[in-house]
Amino acid sequence: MSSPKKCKLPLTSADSAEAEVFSLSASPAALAAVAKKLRRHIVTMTGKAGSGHPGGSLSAVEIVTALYFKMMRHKPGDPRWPDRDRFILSKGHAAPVLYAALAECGYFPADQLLTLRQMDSLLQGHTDCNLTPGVEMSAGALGQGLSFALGVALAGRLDKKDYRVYALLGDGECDEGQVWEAAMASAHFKADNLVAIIDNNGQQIDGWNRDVMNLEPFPDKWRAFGWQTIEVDGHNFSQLTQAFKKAKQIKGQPTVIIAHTVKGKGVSFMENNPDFHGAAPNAIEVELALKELE
Ligand SMILES: Cc1ncc(C[n+]2csc(CCOP(=O)(O)OP(=O)(O)O)c2C)c(N)n1
Repeated sequence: MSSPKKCKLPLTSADSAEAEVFSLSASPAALAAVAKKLRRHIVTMTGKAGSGHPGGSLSAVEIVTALYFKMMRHKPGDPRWPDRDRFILSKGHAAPVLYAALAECGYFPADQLLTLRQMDSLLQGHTDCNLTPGVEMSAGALGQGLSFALGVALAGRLDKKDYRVYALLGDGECDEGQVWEAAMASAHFKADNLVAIIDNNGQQIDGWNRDVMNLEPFPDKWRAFGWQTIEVDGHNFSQLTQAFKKAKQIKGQPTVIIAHTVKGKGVSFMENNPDFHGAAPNAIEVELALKELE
């Protein structure tokens, strides 16, 4: 694989190639403190950019925090470390939550977050794996991430690596037929090193899923496709951690974690408000949101 274009940045923290920021012993309280920082970053960076997708970034904060700060094996100083666990953000419009986590881990300095969506920024509106250290897949066209993740999982098996692959999908994204082709193939190939997490916030670009395209009975569909299916409160670190640990024990089939979340979580006027799917908060709204996130 060729090396990323603009990866040689001074790192703010974790500046050794050996550094590992994840910690299996991280407590829910410690994770909650990280989550709050990520939320502040999401609000601030989208506000500064004047565009972006805050709603579906805020709903995924605990999922991403639990993975990067507790569950995943990774080295911010060595983004292409061959043994790293992989996180694939299939819902690429939620790039702000991934960028916030990568910055807090030390993949690049946090002040870069304020360049979101600018020309020549490391941080484009949708993810670019050739540009941003720590980003595994260029995404934005929905529906592709689970297929990509399955490929990475099967490559790991061929290479006799024990890394695990985590793919985060939106629930609205599951309207895409390719998701179900990948689901069928993952079970067929018994990809037990693959975990799909669905950010099940109930909404998509045009409003509630139940009005746009009903997904139910959603857990039954995953079971029928051959997946170990776990449902959790996607804002509860204990439940998320337990689910990720359980997934590690499952042999012979992939696991999906359906994480029930709230779009815009953590900012009262953004919660369940489809207006903030793809619109940034204005300056007054940023101020109000940051007050709520003190
Ligand atoms: C193939 C494709 N079709 C349409 C879009 C436009 N689009 C961007 S976000 C979105 C809604 C996604 O909903 P969901 O996956 O539930 O994301 P979340 O609500 O968590 O932000 C759509 C339709 C896209 N990015 N890709």
